[in-house]
Parts: sequence; C-alpha cells; structure tokens
Amino acid sequence: MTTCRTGTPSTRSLADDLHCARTSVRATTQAVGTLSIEEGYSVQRSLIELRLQEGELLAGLKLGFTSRAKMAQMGVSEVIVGVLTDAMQIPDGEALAASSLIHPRVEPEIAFRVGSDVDLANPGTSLVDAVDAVAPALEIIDSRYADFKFDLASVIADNTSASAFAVGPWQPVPQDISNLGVRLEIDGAPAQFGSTAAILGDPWRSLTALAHIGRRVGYRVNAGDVILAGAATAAIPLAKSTVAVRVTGLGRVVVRVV
Ligand code: OOG
Ligand code: MG
Repeated sequence: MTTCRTGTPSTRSLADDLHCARTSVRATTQAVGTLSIEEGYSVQRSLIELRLQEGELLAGLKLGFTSRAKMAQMGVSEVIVGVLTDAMQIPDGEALAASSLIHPRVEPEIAFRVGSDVDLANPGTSLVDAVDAVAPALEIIDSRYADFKFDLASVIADNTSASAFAVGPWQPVPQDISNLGVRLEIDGAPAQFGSTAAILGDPWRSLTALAHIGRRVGYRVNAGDVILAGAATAAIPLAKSTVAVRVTGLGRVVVRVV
C-alpha cells in the first residue's frame, strides 16, 4: 500500500494529497483551509491532470447536488460539476473491488450520452440537443476526506467525491423523463425509492446547469461523453453486495461489489 507523505497545505498541494488518499485508500485528515469555489475547480483540474498523466482518458462529466435529498444529506446548497474518466466506469453487471474504496456510498442516477461535440463557449449551441441516448445509472461516491466531511469548495476540489459509475443499456431519448420512478436495490431488496423529478424538477435541467458551470470552469463536452445528472435520492453506505438501479421505462444497471 502506498503511504502518503504528510505535511501542511502550504508544503504540499491539495491535489497531490487527494490523489494519494484515493490511490492509498486512506482518507486524508489534512485540514483543507478556506478555498473559494474557483480554487476548488482549479484543484479539481490538477487532480484530473494527475489521473490523465497515469494514462486515464476523459469519459464525461457529472453533476452533484441537483436534488434536495443530496443537498440536505451533505449540508450544501449549490450544484457542482465533476469529471469522469474511463477508469471510473464499471461495465454493467461487472464487479468492483471493495478494497479499492475508503467509505463508499451508492446513489441512483440517470445518464445522458452526448452524440456530438458541444462548444459550451458558444451560447447558441444546445447541450440538450446533442444528447442522443439516456440510460439508468448508478454512482459510487467515496470522499477522500475523513468522515465524508467537507464544505462546497472542498468537495469540488475532491472531484465531487467521484469514484466509480455504471451505466445500463442506452435507450433512445424518451419523450418525457421528468417523473420516472427510480429504485435502488441492495441484494434484490429495495433500499431507496424516488423519482427523476427530484433532479432539479426535470433531469434535462441538469444539462443547463452543466453548460453554465462548464463554461465558467472551461470544461469541454465531446461526442461519446457520459453525463451523470446527479442522484435522485440520498446516497446509502455500500458494503459487499449486488447493487442495482431501476428506472421506469429505461431499464436497470447492476454492479457487484466484491
Ligand atoms: C458529493 C457528490 C454529489 C450527487 O449525485 O449529488 C453527487 C457527495 O455527496 O459526496 O454525486
Ligand atoms: Mg452523484
């Protein structure tokens, strides 16, 4: 197991610290200090850069705190954006090693697939129009901070707790996704119920929020990208089990945590 160097934020960068916390599977206890939101995104970009240097590829973007349930659970009140890489994606039905996770939680989501490159800097282009498929999804979050405790800028720095995600079979874009039933199951037993309506009233709105933040932060959206709309319910702690998300009319996605 890797041992992370210790030090104060002034002697070591927060991105290095968060990167090491993830790869060594040990939460950082280092004080974060007071970051602005913009500084949070700047640390997030450095953190992703470290992953790209290790050979990972960009796979898309994710929204966080798009539902009241999540905002209330974590004590924050603003939509945030994180980055997905190929290494985070677990193929539908496949296994994820619990030993690679610090204190994981799972949450039910829906995913959008982007069909063509979108220039967010051009206000005339529509991210909504670029979506060519929708799927049931689940996200596994795993804060690199001890006890899953953070403020808004710190969780942005930690790439919005992104750890792993899985996407079910892609479906043609349905007429209306504003109120689909969402169910999270652990070993076949229902663990959370909700509706896609919990995601900003309609998950399409998460794309408007993403375009806005992505433009400010300088993120790109490319053909083939996956976008996670944000959890429809609060997250629940994840132990070794089979976890599934079903979304009415979209189907289901499964991951085995071993
Ligand atoms: C941050 C991630 C939030 C969501 O779907 O709301 C998120 C966290 O809860 O640690 O992914
Ligand atoms: Mg999420």
